[in-house]
Amino acid sequence: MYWNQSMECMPEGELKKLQYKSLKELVNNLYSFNAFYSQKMKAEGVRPDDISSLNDITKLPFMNKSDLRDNYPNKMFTARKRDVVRYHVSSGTTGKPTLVGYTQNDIEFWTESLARALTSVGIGKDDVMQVSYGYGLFTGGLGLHYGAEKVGATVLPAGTGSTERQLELMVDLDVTAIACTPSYLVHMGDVAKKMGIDLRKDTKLRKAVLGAEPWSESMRRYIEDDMGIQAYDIYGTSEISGPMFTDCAEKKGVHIWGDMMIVEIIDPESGESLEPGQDGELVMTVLKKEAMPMIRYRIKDLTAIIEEECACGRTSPRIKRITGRSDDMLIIRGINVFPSQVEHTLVQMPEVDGKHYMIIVDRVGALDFMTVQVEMRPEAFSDKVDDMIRLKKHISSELKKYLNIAVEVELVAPEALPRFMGKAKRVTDRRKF
Ligand code: DLL
Repeated sequence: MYWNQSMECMPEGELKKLQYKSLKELVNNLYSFNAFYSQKMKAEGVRPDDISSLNDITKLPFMNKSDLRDNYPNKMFTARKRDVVRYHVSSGTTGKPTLVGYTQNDIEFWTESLARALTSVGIGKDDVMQVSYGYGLFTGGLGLHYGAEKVGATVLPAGTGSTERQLELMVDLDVTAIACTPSYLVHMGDVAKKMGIDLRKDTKLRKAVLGAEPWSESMRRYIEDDMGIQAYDIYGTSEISGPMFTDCAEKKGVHIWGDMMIVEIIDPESGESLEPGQDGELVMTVLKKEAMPMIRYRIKDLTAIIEEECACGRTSPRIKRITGRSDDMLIIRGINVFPSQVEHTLVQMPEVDGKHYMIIVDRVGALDFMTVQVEMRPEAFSDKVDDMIRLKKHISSELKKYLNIAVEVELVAPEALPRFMGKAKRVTDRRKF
């Protein structure tokens, strides 16, 4: 079943022509009408006329998350303010957020992308879909919500948390499909067991659309074999809109809609383009966004383009499961966290020596936990346990304000943490994906 067969199954030659036409239009517009992009292109010595084939995309400059941060809030917007109908916000590297804006057409494109994706995994009118991604500034909840409504599913906008209530509703409302992070689904499975709910017998839940964090084929096997739920991978980032692409029923890589995006894989060190099949860093050009287009956005996720045709008949490019990132961003319970955000918060606190800290990430059951160890300043030390507990709580709540996740704080003695000669290695990630 296809949602938009002519686009999803367009012959390769035709798709390339369409991509070239869209790219040409995009570059012309941005060069002529947007100060940020025209400056960037001029700095690289590229003019719109230099783009005379699809391969010439490699002449265009890359964009990075830092471009969004430096142009916060909306200097990169290309639509009039009155045409922007929505904002989403995600974390930046220094605690300063990055803002993404959408026109009505942008929301429709995003929704169309998810309608194709959900249809490709067999979700439609007969489904009741529980959306257990965060609603609000994060793109997961609202993105999936609009996509699921578009294909005619009944949406249960559950959001995150209140797991027992979510499970009760899942049973009562005959939920057949869920969208959430893989770790949250596994956690739900554990809570269900404690509540005496057998997901196979007591619910109709049979499909899950899982992403926003890295996960593995062995996790897929566990969810499918032990929980009895077909598990599909969903991928996206806020900068390109949000969740947009899934694997199809074949489960052999995520389909990226070629009429909406141009996908490249580059060597993370040299920035050189790599061939299909070679592992590298994902770069995307968003062809159809009005409020905030993206040219050659370095997403920093590591993957490869799959060369073989997919048995589902879709001709759109496919990428392998994301294997990691080329930068230091951590994803904890679906939330992006940069170690630099931790540092930024700690360095401002007089009680601790925030330059010396370590981050430990663990997985307990299905959920991620983050612990920050930080060296105290001798003058802040007190032998009263209550004072120390209060200080830990204070640091933890300051970190939560910046990171949006709960953090356990461990106070250690001055000079107790390692010092680094070369590149500091402050993160110990003990999770197994
Ligand atoms: O996580 C959008 C999303 C929401 C995707 C719901 C899927 C489902 P950001 O918060 O901007 O957006 O984080 C994007 O999350 O660059 C990857 O590193 C990681 N990520 C997202 N999906 C996957 C996945 C949303 N399926 C960052 N596998 C991306 C591995 C993923 N990593």
